[in-house]
Amino acid sequence: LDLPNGTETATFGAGCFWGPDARFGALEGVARTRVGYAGGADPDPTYFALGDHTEVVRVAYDPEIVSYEELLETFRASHDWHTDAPKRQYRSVVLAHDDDQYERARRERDAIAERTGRSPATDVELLEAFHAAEPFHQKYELRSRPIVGDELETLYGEAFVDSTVVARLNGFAAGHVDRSRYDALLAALDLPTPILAELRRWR
Ligand code: MHO
Repeated sequence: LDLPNGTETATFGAGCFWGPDARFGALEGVARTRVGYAGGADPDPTYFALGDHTEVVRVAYDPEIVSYEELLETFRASHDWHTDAPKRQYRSVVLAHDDDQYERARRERDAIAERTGRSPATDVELLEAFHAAEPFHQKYELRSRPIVGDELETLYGEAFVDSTVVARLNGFAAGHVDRSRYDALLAALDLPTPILAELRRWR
């Protein structure tokens, strides 16, 4: 799936990646989400052999609709950023894609410390490599919904993981999309009636 010119990417580690995948997927302006492993040096991490990596979500977004600072707010809302994570797998980390993101993430971390009087456990680093996680971790909240997850996966096939609609539905499965936007989203979808009926039951 091609993304329009001007699309930017951002990567965040905020605990188990299933939750942030859904939160970011629910945001207007986010075109795509993908969970993976990053922030370490191991060349070939997998879920059961993570090495020194951390669970992260990578987000493709339109900066005209949602700013990097707004993504940072969602990042904060996704996890407990003032407690050290029990394992490096779940550490709080902003992995900047360039110097500009790096500076902005550092500023946001200083600002939130100042505002709340709590010191963030968040690391801010430059992203080196992103390793996509296994398919069963992608859009996990949606996948775990009986019927709908399977049907949508079959319907979308290869496009499932990268689809914007699937990202929103994943957000909704976790309760993050408001009802008015959900109705509009469903109305715009050309899905088989039984799936639509099931999706409507979630409201
Ligand atoms: N406690 C969760 C963590 C999964 S997350 C992908 C579980 O294993 O069910 O790290």
